[in-house]
Amino acid sequence: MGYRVAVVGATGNVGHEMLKILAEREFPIDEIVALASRRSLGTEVSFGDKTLKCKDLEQFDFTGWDIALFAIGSEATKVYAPKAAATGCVVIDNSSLYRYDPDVPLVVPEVNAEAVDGYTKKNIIANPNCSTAQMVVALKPLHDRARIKRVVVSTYQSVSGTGKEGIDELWNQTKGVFVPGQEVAPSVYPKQIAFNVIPHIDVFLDDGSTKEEWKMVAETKKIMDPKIKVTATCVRVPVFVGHSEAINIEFEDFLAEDEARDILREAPGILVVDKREDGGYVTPIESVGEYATYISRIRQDSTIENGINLWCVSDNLRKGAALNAVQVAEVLGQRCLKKG
Ligand code: 11C
Repeated sequence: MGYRVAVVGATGNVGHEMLKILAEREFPIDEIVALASRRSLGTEVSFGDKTLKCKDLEQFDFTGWDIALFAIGSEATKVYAPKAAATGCVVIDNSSLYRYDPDVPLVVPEVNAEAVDGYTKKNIIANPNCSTAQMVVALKPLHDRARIKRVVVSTYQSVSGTGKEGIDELWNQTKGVFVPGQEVAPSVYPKQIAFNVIPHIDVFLDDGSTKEEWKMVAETKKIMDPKIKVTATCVRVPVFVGHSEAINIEFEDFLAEDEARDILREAPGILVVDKREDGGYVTPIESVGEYATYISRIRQDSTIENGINLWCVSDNLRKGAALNAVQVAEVLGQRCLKKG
């Protein structure tokens, strides 16, 4: 016996990936429904070898449905997630709306799967920001061994993090650079993204950091350990899919680079590709469509007593969003709902 599962926001990039991953991983499903806004009513989306016609989220009654994977903006989530949760359906939400709510678990299964049990307070579980998800997968096994004191991270985030508008702007601006008369002025991003990098993701905060940077700090603390200090610089780069991160980690105890590499090789969700030669590392394009968080360039930071540097790459639409949500649903099924 399986679950009745709703995918909310089924026509978006993350919604598509959710449907694909549910099918790929053979999540135990008795019935599935694709939901979207009224303007997408009837739009067809793929689920394995089947085609689903999107239903209207506004009219949908979640009564009797077990799990709803939400991949819509915070504003719409605010309206529909509590509605779904009130019927007894467990919402796994990819927006940032509930992440910092103490009554809502924020879960990355490789790191804090057991936190799923706390879903009962609101019937909602939050999925972290994409840049946090891949980072904590990398940090957790190292923290377990040598206790992390401080993390300095710089991100190189793809335009799919912004959604379809970001992908279109990079595509059209890139073409426009080569075709006279078809230049495209920045509209989604504050500056040109084609052939450029922009050190600004999400809104600015009073202390000069951005909300994206703040999310990495707050979410790492909630998921892993409130004592870990994180400082982040988040940068948008002209890459379609795949976020990359240069991570510097300071530990309480000494950790040799070889041991760090061995620990990461054994850790769930991670693939280490770390040869000290041309191409002996992973780039974002190679992470597209994959489940793994890839770790490369593992090396001692000799400027501090107990430091390691590494390079971390993952598909932001998968581990950073849809895959994590499906993994959370799997854990929920195994630990709590026990149907499948
Ligand atoms: C980006 N990380 O790359 C963002 C997208 O809080 O879920 C996801 C934003 C979020 O732009």
